[in-house]
Amino acid sequence: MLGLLAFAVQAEDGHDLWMRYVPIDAANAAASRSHATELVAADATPVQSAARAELARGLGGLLGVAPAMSDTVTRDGAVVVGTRASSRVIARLRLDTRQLGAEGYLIRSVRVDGHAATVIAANEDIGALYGAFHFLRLLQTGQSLENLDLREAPRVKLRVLNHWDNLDGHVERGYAGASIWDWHKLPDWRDPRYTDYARANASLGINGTVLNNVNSNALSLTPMYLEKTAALADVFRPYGIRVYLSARFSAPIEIGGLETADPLDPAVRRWWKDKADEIYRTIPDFGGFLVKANSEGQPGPQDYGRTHADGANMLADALAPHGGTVMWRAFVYSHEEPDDRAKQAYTEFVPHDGRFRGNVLVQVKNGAIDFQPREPFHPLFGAMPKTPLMMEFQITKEYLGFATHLVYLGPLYEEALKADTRVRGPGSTVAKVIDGSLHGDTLPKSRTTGMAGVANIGADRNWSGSHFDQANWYVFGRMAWNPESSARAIADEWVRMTFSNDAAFVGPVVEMMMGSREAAVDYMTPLGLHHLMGRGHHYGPGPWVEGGPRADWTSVYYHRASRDGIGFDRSATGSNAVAQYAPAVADEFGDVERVPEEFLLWFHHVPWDHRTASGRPLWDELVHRYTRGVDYVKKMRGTWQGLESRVDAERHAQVASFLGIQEKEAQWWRDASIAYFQTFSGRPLPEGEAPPAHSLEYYESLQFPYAPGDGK
Ligand code: GCW
Repeated sequence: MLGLLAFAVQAEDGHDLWMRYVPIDAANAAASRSHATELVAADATPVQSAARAELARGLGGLLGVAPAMSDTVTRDGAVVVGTRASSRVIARLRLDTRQLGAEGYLIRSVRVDGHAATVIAANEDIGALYGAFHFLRLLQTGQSLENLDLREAPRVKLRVLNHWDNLDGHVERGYAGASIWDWHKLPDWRDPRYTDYARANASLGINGTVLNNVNSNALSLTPMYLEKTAALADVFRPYGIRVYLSARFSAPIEIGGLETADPLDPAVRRWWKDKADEIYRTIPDFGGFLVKANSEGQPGPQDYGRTHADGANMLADALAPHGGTVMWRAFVYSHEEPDDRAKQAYTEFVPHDGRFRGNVLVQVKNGAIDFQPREPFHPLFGAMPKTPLMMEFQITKEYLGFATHLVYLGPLYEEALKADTRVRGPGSTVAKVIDGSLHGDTLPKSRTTGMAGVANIGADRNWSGSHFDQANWYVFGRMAWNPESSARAIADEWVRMTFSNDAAFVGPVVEMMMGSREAAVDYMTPLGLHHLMGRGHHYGPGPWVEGGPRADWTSVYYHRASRDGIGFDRSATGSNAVAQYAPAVADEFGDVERVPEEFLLWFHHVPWDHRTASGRPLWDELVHRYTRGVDYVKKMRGTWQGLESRVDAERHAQVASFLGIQEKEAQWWRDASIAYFQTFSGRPLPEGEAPPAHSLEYYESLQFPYAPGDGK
């Protein structure tokens, strides 16, 4: 009977994300119930109601009994949530909340009128909501509620998702089905999913969302669509989330009837000012614009001989009276430019340092090429001391196996944020660039800070296309709140909240997640290789991709394999991209003897018999790593198989099936890459290495006309 009960878990389809609120184990529940007997929470504002409802729902679900609602503390075990303004109890406690800002909170065990209580206190309602989610997380992850004394405040101000969603419902680089925004039925139909989306984001502290693709459509700025956007903003507001829109630079022409979009033209400037006024009449707390300009064919200021600063500042001036922000992307590489693509963003942006308005953030991808499985940190970080730079990570796995591969991105984000730019000596990490602390003395006083993640959310029942991809949304949000947090600790809490607190499950699953990104690097792009995927759709291996509209959209441009060796020489003897880094970093990256091996072929072209750290010649090391990646996936399958009794059947089965797909595709990446590169190395496979299953011609012949997420 007991056994039956233990396994009678509800059917799980992943829809509840990390907010399942299923009963915690009996021993913990007994102890925790005594700390959640009654809930003292106001509901005079929408944000207060959201916090109160979340706590009631969460505590009821986790502990099996809903706490009594009360206006004041009447018994031991009360949970008091709110601000000095919303709660008389909190006002009386005289807590020091000075360091918490508008979004921070504290959680503390206190005594109120002789009763033991837990207080979740903040300066603003939104801080209290974040604190409520934190309190629930303590329960969800099996932590004690005794003697609590926690303080949290976000280190980054704008923590936003970027949806690459088109108005027709297609999601560029989306692998979780169609867009969740049902534009056609908005503004009238407010799908309950929008509320759950807001809850999930608020639980992580995400406070902004850009609803439409950076390859944008000017129609998003027309009155009809603004009304739809306003409806979403209404749903999100109680959760502290502002909406932003990607603005098409040529909108004044396309929907404004003007002849030009020149940012210095008075009529154009007027048009944007009027547009901003109109937007704020419809959405008073509108966040601002995200812009992809003069990049991959998008219109921009350079079409009129103007600069990125001219373009960004025009929009900034239009938004400034309303408190809006411009997030101007640095993902640029020009059509004419013959220079190394890795250098172009730096070349275009650094001369404009200090020339952007105070409400502009320059949004920089973590690496200089494009969200590859591994890239060295972008040389712009640290190089624009007078301009706030915002991080752009990709959550959706465009280059990391789409929805099926289990690749936890926490280690990738952590590696990028911990990278040391050395611009102000050791410890000048990218995280400190992002949170503004590295250049506190040179940045504009009015500056803001930000981190963006390209969302992996779609209409799929499980939101993200796979159960484990939810972890990538989760870790992005947690790292945006605190860029110095640990990927492993976050994986641990996510596993507990999403699956189970069973130590025999948590340990192996966290372990498996932590190595999964390195495995993908191994079976896709080891040793600093990059941009080797299939053309256009980016699915599967395509190291042979060459020709077509532009060299820097091919693979051969990046790997440069020939009889004499492989790799892109970005040292002083090559493109000299290394010179864009601080001298200490440039010296290291530029020296083939000192460059970290994971970036060897990113920065150097080396012969096939180049001796690697393991002692193996380069060719052998390459093959070794491809195989090691495949082996890791096999190991993950085994681990997961062994956990069958510790997780619900529904999710277990899907993860198991996806791991099977991942193994097949990892093998495909390995085999196709080895078959291709062997035509240059001319070397035999090392002892014990299996030859590719098929011929190179076979791999090259594979076509995927309907692979999901394509740009077109
Ligand atoms: O990674 C590339 C993608 C494009 C994307 C572009 C960008 C939105 O392949 O689909 O376009 O980056 O970041 O602008």
